[in-house]
Amino acid sequence: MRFVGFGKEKLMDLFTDQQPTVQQIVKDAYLLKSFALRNQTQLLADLTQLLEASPLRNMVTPGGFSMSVAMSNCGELGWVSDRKGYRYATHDPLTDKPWPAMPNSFRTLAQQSASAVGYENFHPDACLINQYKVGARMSLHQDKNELDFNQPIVSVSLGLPAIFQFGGFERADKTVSLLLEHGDVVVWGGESRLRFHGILPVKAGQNTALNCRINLTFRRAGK
Ligand code: MD3
Ligand code: FE
Repeated sequence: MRFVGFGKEKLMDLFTDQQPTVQQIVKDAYLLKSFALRNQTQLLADLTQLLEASPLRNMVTPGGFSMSVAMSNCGELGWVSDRKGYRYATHDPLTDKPWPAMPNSFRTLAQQSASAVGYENFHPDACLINQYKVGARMSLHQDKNELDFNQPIVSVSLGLPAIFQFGGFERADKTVSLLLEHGDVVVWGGESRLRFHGILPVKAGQNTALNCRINLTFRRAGK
């Protein structure tokens, strides 16, 4: 066990002795357990730095509701939502500046995760950063704002655990639950790419000084 700082928060104890494993969840979807633990210090340092340039904020849905998940982005393209709709944008609407560059630690983890399960040419141009404070959730949806659904999605979970739900290809299809813990990576490719999915309300937890859940979602959004 070693101690890792997160920004100006208090030190936290994180277990770094778990060994990474790969398991298939459904066809074309893989859980890479503990895959992000090895570089967590660098990931969290890079995350802290880029959030200073483009802070987390609660975006508004086209319907006018404030999302319970706070978001930011890095990379060439960032996912945004406002009264006009959901889309990818080159600039942060909060600062009118380009999104911060994708840190090498982020890009390398995403590419190594994708290639570990057979997606060799993943070049993400977008990384959405989702922050779930206790109680935040993401209701069942599909990711359809990207141009090429043949590209996989890589998701990295940090901090508090959460129950991820994935369903079928129609909203009413039954869902299966999966616990995502600190350091877990999921790769969604092939036919799993268009499955409905969501996150149940995050519960308060002990044993971490990151008193929230952070999810990094890597995508190829543009051409
Ligand atoms: C399964 N985020 O930002 S990441 C999202 O944990 C989103 O913050 C969740 O869904 C989160 O859109 C889940 C894992 C994920 C991402 C995309 C998927 C799972 C997926 C696309 C298809 C199927
Ligand atoms: Fe999604």
